[in-house]
Amino acid sequence: MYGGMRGIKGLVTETSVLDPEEGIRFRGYSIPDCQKLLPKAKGGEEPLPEGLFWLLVTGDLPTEAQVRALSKEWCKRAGLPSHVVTMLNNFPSNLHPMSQFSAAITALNSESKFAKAYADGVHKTKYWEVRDETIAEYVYEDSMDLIAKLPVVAATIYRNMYRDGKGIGAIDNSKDWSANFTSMLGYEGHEFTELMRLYLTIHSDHEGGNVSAHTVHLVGSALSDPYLSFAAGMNGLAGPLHGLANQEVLVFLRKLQKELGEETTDEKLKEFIWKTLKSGQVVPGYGHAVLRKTDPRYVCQREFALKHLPNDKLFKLVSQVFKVVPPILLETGKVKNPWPNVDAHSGVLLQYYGMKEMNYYTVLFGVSRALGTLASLIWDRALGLPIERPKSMSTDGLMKLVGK
Ligand code: AMX
Repeated sequence: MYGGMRGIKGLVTETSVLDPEEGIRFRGYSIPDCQKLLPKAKGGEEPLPEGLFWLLVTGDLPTEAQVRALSKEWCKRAGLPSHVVTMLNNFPSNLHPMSQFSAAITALNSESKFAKAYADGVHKTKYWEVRDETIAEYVYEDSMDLIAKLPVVAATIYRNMYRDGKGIGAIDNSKDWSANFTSMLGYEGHEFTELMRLYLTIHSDHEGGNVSAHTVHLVGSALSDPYLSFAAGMNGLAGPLHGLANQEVLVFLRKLQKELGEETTDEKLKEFIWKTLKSGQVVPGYGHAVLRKTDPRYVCQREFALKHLPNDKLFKLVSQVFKVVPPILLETGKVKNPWPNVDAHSGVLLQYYGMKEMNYYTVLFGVSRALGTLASLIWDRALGLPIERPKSMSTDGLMKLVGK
């Protein structure tokens, strides 16, 4: 209760389960399974996130035709209301991209079919005890709309902050979700699009207790619509111990390069890591609340790097850090998992393809996280799960309970 409820089982989440030793399985499928079994784009080798969403919602592997239909469906739903575009275009350039992202998602709730249906009057005696299919359907429609709109919101933020702000171009309904996203961001290369397909697939879901997934579930349990629930989750993802760690890793690597040069010895690297720890800071990208082995999401990004950018200097540094950090964290005697997590690797891949704006990285994580958290939210409402309200105790009450 004082330790962040670590290990306490209190949630049911169907979409994925995290094994401490093996890592994530989406509806029973590991990341290598998904890479093998989910449909790919024509000429592509990485799984399409559309297929993963299908799997998370239904529990079944989709066919190619089902995935293509989902890509088209999301193209159709991608438009933003003008007030959200105006709002995005008026944000000051010093407002963090995650704040812009979350605020825009909140404002998108003007489009919520669930909120409208609710306002039109579902009888209060029917909130919970009737398994009201209409509620689940509205949540499904809102979730589909929101997922479709997120790349447009995210790309608008990117163009406004780091490019000329002249707009993101039109959605092309012959392209998949990731390909449209990369071209809206202003990137055209096939390899970057492949990276985005992989990235958006593997960041989607990590069972139910992590900060972003739990928040979406909790806020949704108050019958806040999917836009409000997901925006709340994004505010949690923006924390440095959670999703913001991918930004922090790059800040850390750049600082390291500035102090030690682009190439350094293991000895100097060790000193730098100890200095970081002694100054009371964490090594970002390492450790996990549940995992006890190297994160398979790290491993598949490393494999992508070995295939496409084996000689990149920053990748080599990330590999050197991978060798040096775990024994040091073990030596501290308190870190339960000294191995790298997903965030230790994602930034170096993005940098290689020219996306150097590290403050933006968590927004990409957020676009992906919609797939898992909204798939779960659809099921929460389909099952008519009640408002979440665990009991808390005071220290005084606890002491009495244990007879002190
Ligand atoms: N560097 C330095 N110290 C670390 C550490 C790291 N990478 N990971 C854990 N520790 C420390 C903790 O701060 C804690 O110290 P304390 O007792 O002085 O407070 C001690 O080791 C025990 O912590 P733990 O039980 O191993 O981890 P946890 O479950 O409390 O926290 C996590 C997990 C991820 C917050 C932690 O490992 C961490 O801060 N890592 C760095 C940030 C990071 O990479 N976050 C991303 C996680 C993945 C994600 O959500 N995207």
